[in-house]
Amino acid sequence: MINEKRLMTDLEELAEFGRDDSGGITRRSFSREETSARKWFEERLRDAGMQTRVDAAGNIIGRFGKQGPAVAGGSHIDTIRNGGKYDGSLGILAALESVRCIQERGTALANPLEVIAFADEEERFFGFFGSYAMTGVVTANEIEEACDESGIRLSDAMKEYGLDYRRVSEAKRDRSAIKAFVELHIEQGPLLYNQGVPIGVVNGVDADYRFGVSFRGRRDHAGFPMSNRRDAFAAMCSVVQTMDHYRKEIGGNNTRLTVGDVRVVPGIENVVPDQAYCSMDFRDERRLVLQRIESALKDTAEKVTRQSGVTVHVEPILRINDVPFDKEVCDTIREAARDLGIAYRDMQSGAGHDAQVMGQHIPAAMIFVPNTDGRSHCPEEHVSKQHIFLGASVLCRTMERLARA
Ligand code: HGY
Ligand code: MN
Ligand code: MN
Repeated sequence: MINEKRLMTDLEELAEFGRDDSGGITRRSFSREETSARKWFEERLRDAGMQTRVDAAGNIIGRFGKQGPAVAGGSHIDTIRNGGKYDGSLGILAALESVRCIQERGTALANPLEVIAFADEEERFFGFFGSYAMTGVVTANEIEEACDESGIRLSDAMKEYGLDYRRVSEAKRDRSAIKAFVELHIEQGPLLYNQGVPIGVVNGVDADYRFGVSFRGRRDHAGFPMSNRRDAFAAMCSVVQTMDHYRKEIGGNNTRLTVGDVRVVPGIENVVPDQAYCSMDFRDERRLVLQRIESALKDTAEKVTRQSGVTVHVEPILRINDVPFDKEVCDTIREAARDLGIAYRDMQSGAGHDAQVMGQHIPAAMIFVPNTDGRSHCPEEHVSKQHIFLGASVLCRTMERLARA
């Protein structure tokens, strides 16, 4: 049985690393706060009788058992700025608790168990950095180019943490090294919460295409005539509005657009801005929709450049395709829930996850639990104790079923 008290204590302790003034968690990848959390987590893995190592990308891997393809559980240890205390944390701590629990039950295992805490899932530098590196698709050149918003280089942050970015390819693991990867996560949407269903069996994750759009116009006095301005912010509004139109036209209501990062220069009330920047994050189950939206964005940028005298530049930030999860691993999750008499429903994930990256190479799937009002990526993020317990129990049973002799 999952030890609820032990798991809750772990969640509370981990939430102390990076707790910020507004009650949220700011534990960004390779920061001082995250480094302390990593040390704490490695100790918890060792306390649970696991051998630990940190791979060349900074992923923490705890292992219990003999040779052979591992049954792995986990998620990420970093958070966004001012995030919640369950996104990522629940997945790594429930996987740790599952390993303790399976040991205590004395289940005979055919496969070793692993707990993986992935590095930089939340895109301080890269987005899904640890899982991309583990699947062998990150190059040293890409790391050289990766910076956070204040210009700090990923290569330097890795160095400070004791990693040499040039060795990143050593983080790659063969398909045969992992039998299955299962990630427990909060839903980050309202479906399970509104329907009162405790477990989501995630059949796949939506595609996510992100762009940085930069605008360069001309700085003028606020008294300057409207007709002759080259206003970077006005051009940005026009692009955002046009893209919201294309979002509906190409994808429909289910396609989502988030403009989450907006900057205007010089940012003075009586100056026409000459520079602007916005991010655009598009999500849909169908990558084809996002590919068509990307073309529409490029065409729109060209058109606005021609018509407004403001130069619009589109830079892709992330292109991660929709991933269907492994049928057998999903079946095992359903069997685990049935074993325990816990209600579940199948669903799709609108949020991105390391399992989505891992799932392109190895059998993977996810278990969701409801979070209050579906709120996430904010300090209000909350999960009931009961749902934490049910989610961890299903994860434990799933890992046990996949690994047992
Ligand atoms: O943005 C995402 O979907 C994830 O939380 N990184
Ligand atoms: Mn997140
Ligand atoms: Mn997450």
